[in-house]
Amino acid sequence: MPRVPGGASLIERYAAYLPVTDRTPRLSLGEGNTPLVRAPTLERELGIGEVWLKVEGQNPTGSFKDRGMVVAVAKAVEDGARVVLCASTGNTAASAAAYAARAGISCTVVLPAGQVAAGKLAQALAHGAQVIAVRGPFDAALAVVRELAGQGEATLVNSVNPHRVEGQKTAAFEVCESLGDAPDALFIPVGNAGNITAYWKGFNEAVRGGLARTRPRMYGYQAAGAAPLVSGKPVSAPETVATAIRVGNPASWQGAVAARDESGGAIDSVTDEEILDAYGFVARCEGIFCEPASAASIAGLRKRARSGGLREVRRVVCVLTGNGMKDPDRARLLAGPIPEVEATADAVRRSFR
Ligand code: AN7
Repeated sequence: MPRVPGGASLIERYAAYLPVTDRTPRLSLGEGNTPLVRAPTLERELGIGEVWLKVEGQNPTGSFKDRGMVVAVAKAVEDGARVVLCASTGNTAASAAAYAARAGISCTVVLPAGQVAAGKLAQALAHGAQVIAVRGPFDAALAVVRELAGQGEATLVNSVNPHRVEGQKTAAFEVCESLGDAPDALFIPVGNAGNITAYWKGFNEAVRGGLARTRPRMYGYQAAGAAPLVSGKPVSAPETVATAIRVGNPASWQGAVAARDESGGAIDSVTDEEILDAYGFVARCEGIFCEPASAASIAGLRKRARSGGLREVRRVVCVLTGNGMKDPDRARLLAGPIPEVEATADAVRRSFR
């Protein structure tokens, strides 16, 4: 697999595998090349040989979305677009806003009112996007932007834009490069299902490109209150603390089902309690702060391992899709109040836990 090494941009590193031409701008904020970190505490807890965490929160805007967004925005610019548009539970908006700013074009984001984590909203605003909240879930926002884009008002950069999936598949390439092959199983949160679709495409191309010999079983996890792919029918009022994956009717439904079936994997749900437990665990025991939605992959790994569903599995990768700092309110809420005392050693010592 030909590849430009080092700190080069994602578009340059993987140009041979992306829909880029000589005219595609080499847009970059330093996306990709994220760490694959071993998780020894999880390995001990679950009795699995190797557990690795793909820390996608280390991307420039703090989520995996940057991989697909850099390609989608570069292609939009190549095609002469002046405005990009998306619906978002937050991370897509933050990423679109940043890459549009970088490219010198405008960005409009449509969000589900009251359901976007504070950090993500701050990013979209800071990068100068036009931010509009609609009364309804993500699915309603997506329907609105599809209609607007259909009327030619802007280039849609949700993952229904195929350039998004192309960029996102590079995460699978990196996993194969780091491990020397694909893992036995990949655990990944599922919302609108673009990412699981992209990873599966990436793993298939990695085999064709000689980067891997095998493909992983794909295990996708939805939140129990927003699990249409598990029940097999859309959810009209999705509900979960993991607001990033609060999606009732995933746009890439078929891609997720294909990834599951072709890989011999599964799509299952985890409760909010299991998500928050995994979120706290990976922060306290592995030193990695991810956002609640990302912890659905860890919660899913634990659920499957504990039910005996991973006996043949030696090496797994969990995708941690977004940075914990995206949702500071959740961490604060779970931790409770901070003791405030006189500024003396005695007073501080007395309040030690
Ligand atoms: C942290 O930002 O859909 O299954 O609008 O932010 O590809 O949708 C975010 C999704 C997982 C699910 N983890 O990925 C959006 C948006 C985090 C996310 C997902 C999202 P998909």
